[in-house]
Amino acid sequence: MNVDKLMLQLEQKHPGEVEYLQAVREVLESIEEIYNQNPQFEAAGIIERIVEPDRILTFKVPWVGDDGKVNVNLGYRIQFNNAIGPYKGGLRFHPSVNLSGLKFLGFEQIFKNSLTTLPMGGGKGGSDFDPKGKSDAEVMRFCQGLMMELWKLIGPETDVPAGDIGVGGREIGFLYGMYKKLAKENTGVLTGKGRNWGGSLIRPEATGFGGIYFTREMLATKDDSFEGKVVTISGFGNVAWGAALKATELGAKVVTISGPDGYIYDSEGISGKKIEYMLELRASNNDIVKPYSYEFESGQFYEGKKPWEVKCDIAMPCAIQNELDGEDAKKLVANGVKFVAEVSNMGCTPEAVEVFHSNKIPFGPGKAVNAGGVTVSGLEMSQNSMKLSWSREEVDAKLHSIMCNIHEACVKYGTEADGHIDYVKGANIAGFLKVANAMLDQGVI
Ligand code: 2IT
Repeated sequence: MNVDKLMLQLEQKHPGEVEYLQAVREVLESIEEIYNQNPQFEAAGIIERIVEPDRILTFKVPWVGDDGKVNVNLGYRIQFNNAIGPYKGGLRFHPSVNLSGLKFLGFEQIFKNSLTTLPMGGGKGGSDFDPKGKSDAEVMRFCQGLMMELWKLIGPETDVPAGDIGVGGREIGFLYGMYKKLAKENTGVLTGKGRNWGGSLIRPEATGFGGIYFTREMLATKDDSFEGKVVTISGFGNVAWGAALKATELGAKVVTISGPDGYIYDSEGISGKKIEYMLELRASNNDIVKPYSYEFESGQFYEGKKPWEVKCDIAMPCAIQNELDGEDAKKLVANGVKFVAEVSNMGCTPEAVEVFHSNKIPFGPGKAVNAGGVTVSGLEMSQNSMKLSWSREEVDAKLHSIMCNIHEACVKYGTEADGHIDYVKGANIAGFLKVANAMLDQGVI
């Protein structure tokens, strides 16, 4: 394989799909060496096959607003790779959703799901529907409209969607209700379900908790811990909430959260009822963090700014792709950041990753750090198959042990001669090898 040649071909085939091309390049650069040492991969065209989704479904979702007006959004599901299990991955509802964004997320999901050690392939979907300012009834009608198309493609052994940005418990409920009506069955076709109808304990916390468990392992490689550390977090949704909760429990001080409107700096730390307040902020459907500064005196609001200008020991992007760029990375390094763990998917730009890499700052990439979410989705599927429900402790223990295993895998494939761990390389190689070998076993299909 020649990365530049392959990328040129892909750029010609998929012009303008910036995020997708960015995600592919990162993986190809990481695996190039090991790929070329194993000629059986080249002979089976593994790379040419793995970079293209198995199929993409695009459809329109017309729905009627509370004002009686007709709206039309686009719905998508990308079934990327099912070599190691049913397609699995979230649905994102956000006005920025387009094919390139979902292809990057679906591609990342293949390797992330492989890292979890559970049998899950990679998929992603969603819509450009903007939940901001919508009523519950509008969200319900939209979800029902989306499922009218989506149900034809998915199934508990075929493709199992879940939540992502803009899709939480409420949306999964509406989607599940419509699937059940159409398919005439109660199955584990979606994860992130409510506790009383097949959901797993710890799923809402899983991405944030898993991110902290992974970062704790990163810290341990330097004989360090969360105790007394200052942590900056971006976002204020489900992922940021779980991360803030667990980081605080482990003795860290979380000083920022952020939204599209700016960031909050709370010098006293975002803990206790302030973390609970994040759930209220999110449920308000307004997509802003400014109200935190009215609610808590210690919270200062910085309009239009990102939290990466705040001095911290550990930075954890928890919002959206490319939210931390090269300039932000330089500010963090200048302010003495010791660890960076990406909890959002591809939260850092390649320039930012390069800044961390060249300064030997341990950097955990999203596909390893945030794998806890899909891990507990996988555990939800296991419980659904067994028609059993595990205790909070049982799920948490499994999540914890899987996150430690993912960290181990990164160390195995990413440790450099001087002892520095290149987590990007480690995660990409470990995730890739399992899928590539499964593809080899199963022939050209
Ligand atoms: O990006 C992700 O891993 C998710 N949004 C969770 C996917 C899932 O199937 O739980």
